Amino acid sequence: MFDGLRDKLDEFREDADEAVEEAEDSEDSSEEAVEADVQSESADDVDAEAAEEAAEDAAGEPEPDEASGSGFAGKARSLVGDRAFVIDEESLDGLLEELEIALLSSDVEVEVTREIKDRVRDSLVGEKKHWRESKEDLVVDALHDALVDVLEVDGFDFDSYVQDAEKPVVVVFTGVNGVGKTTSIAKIAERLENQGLSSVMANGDTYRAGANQQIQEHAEALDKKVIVREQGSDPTSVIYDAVEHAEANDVDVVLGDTAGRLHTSDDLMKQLEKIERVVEPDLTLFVDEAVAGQDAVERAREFDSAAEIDGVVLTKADADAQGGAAISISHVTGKPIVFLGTGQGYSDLEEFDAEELVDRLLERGG
Ligand SMILES: Nc1nc2c(ncn2[C@@H]2O[C@H](COP(=O)(O)OP(=O)(O)OP(=O)(O)O)[C@@H](O)[C@H]2O)c(=O)[nH]1
Ligand SMILES: [Mg+2]
Repeated sequence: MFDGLRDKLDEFREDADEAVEEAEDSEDSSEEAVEADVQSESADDVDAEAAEEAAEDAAGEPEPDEASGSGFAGKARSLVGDRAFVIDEESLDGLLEELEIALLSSDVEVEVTREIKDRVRDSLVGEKKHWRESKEDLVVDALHDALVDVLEVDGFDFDSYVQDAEKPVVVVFTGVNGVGKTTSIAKIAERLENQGLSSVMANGDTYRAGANQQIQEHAEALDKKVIVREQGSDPTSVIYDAVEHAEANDVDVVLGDTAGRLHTSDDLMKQLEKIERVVEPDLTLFVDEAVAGQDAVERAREFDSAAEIDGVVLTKADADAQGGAAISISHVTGKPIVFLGTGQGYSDLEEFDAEELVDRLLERGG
């Protein structure tokens, strides 16, 4: 999963490690003054800004870059424990450019790439203290925090939401053709079962021939009830029937499938709006495939405007080397990734965890 992106980030990290030097090695006497000053203070009240001023005083003249008003003192300084590290501005710019290329070529959205770059830069540029074990941690942590920051949006935890909500919980799945909506519904039915929750599937895909049979096969394999109607029926009423079935039979969750549609198809998008209006689902999950990259991000935006989405299921992550959609989609849409689909089996569904994904991306040694 996301191997290409992981390799690129690994290269970036190695180059970054090389570019970070311990301040002692620097010929700039002011750097030594910073270090001396830092060492003389206790860990709690070291103030990097004051340290820098002291460094200027010690050097007897202002830093050239500060005089030019760039606000960037020529070197990015970071403190690791009681040692100071620097990256010169040119190296840092080169590194950030390398990071930018790594992200963009992995199909990370432009705005999200900029955000990650800015955060890494802010984190590595001097006025900050990093109480880290090693200089390697300095770069990894900067990148780690930047990635987690863009991946985490305010959201909800699916499992606890469903456990705590009034029953039946109605979940509707939307998205373009063939991305894995029906398969994800089957996987989620299995997951709910494992958590002691019953579910009924509803085939709101009354559009595609063969859709009934497909979902019925899943239902049979999982021993689940499924509500279907003949092709061409109103999908809203199929899902509505399933809600009534759930209410009458104390079923915990209704999983409403919908036909795949292009966001450019007005009629079908109106149909989705109708489902939202009439059924009023508790959750609408947008499903798309990780391999679609920036297209998935764009489609999430479009679907959200027709039938507001609460979260994203990103399928086929197992087949995606780039990771661009996974990195970008939450930051762009403001909606959390709820699950990652990681294969064709019923158990190939992972609850999404930003920290875990980033740790995986930054795993050492590929
Ligand atoms: N490798 C992999 N394949 C998946 C995953 N999820 C779904 N698929 C496969 O993707 C194909 C399409 O899945 P469906 O569930 O039929 O997709 P859909 O969105 O319901 O398609 P339509 O109903 O035609 O819009 C199937 O062959 C699935 O087995 C996944 O996480 N990983
Ligand atoms: Mg389907």
